[in-house]
Amino acid sequence: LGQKGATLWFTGLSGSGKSTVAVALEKVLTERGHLTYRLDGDNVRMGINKNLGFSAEDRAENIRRIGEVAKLFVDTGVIVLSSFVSPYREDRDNVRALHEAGDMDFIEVFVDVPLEEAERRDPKGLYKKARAGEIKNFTGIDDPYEPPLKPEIVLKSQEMSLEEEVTLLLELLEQRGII
Ligand code: GGZ
Repeated sequence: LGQKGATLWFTGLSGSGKSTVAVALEKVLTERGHLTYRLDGDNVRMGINKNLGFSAEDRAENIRRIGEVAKLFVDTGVIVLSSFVSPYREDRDNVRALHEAGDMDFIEVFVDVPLEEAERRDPKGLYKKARAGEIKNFTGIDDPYEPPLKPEIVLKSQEMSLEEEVTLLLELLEQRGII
């Protein structure tokens, strides 16, 4: 395959733009001939994790399984783009430790927007429902988001264009010798 694989772990609030960046990066990597795989709620929470909800325990298990799946992909040389809210620091750190124990690259990408901005975007109307009490334990409203302390990269998606974000990520992958 000629590439060593890595996990890019996008974390941030619902509506922060994690998936948008992951999709845009995937497109460029694919055009350049790199094998990638995108993990997100649409393929994971509907499939392997469809028995999990949003309690702290279920989120931890969600992230644990995703981390294990990501590791399997990296093992075969794939660049994994994983986008989940992953609000708890401990859960993300466990995935990092899992990768590092296997000498695999784990790149934590903090997609950082203020809650007010995510709530203003509210693409699926979920914040509105959470404010109305129709959804419980919604991250940022009545469940915490613990920002990364040492992410490899921070993308302030409110202040940067999508193109700039993709460029920064490509530079980081080049520096790391992943592409
Ligand atoms: C946060 C929730 C919740 C609650 C449903 N809290 O914008 P979205 O819709 O597509 O992203 C959110 C997604 C979060 O799933 P994850 O698997 O990424 O979460 S975690 O990493 O915490 O396990 C949102 C929707 O599912 N959603 N209920 N209570 N987001």
